[in-house]
Amino acid sequence: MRALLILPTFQEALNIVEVLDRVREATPDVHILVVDDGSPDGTADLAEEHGTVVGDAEVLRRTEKSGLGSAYRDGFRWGLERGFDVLLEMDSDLSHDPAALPSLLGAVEHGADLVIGSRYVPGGSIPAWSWHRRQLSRWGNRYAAGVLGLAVNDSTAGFRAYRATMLRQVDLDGVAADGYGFQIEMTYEVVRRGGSVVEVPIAFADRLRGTSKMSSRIVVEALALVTWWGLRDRLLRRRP
Ligand SMILES: Nc1nc2c(ncn2[C@@H]2O[C@H](COP(=O)(O)OP(=O)(O)OP(=O)(O)O)[C@@H](O)[C@H]2O)c(=O)[nH]1
Ligand SMILES: [Mg+2]
Repeated sequence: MRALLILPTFQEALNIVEVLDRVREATPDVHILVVDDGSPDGTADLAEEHGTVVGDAEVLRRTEKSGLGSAYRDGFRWGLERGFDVLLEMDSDLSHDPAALPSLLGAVEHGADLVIGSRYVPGGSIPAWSWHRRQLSRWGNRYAAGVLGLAVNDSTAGFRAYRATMLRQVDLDGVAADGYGFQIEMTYEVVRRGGSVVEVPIAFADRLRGTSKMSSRIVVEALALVTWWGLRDRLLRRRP
């Protein structure tokens, strides 16, 4: 199966070189697409330069910061147009260990439509987050699963693999959310279409270098959208 790894970046100059090295070490065969939103720190130039060192890598340059969901949607379209069979997602801040990529790919090869690198299944872990952040992540996931009827423990996770035939069925232009909400929305779209979701355990690490782009706006967006989808689909009786 031909696999494309999409790496969204905004201001990841301190991480991108190590990310590319470790991805190539873990998966000699995946094609890499960095989707950069005009990072002022020169991430795109660095990625392009180091991409030639690790090979089979390129950069999709977008002009302004337009959000994670939008970066992934562009990356998905790019990969589907070029006929890739599997589309992988991973953060570019080393929170996701590239060494887990083969286990995500393996689960797609065994038949899954969506594979999630999950912090909340046996064997998975989160770092020593503050009590507040842990509760937010855990209860946010429980809320989304309850409201949307998802049998998924970590629907906000951004370490994923999609089977292309499943992704083609999703109307990407109709996907509205951007941050955590984007990951939940995509999970919901797959489940609603009868796709199989498999969670493989991962150890999530805290970002060591560079700055977070997480914001309270992203959390509020996710909560509001999940509530809206739940109400809408209860009324329309189209919950999975
Ligand atoms: N292209 C693009 N990438 C983005 C954008 N926002 C975030 N990213 C990337 O998406 C990934 C996840 O963003 P983070 O800032 O690490 O968000 P987070 O993981 O929720 O927060 P931390 O745990 O604090 O790191 C990183 O690789 C970012 O560089 C964006 O608007 N455009
Ligand atoms: Mg991060």
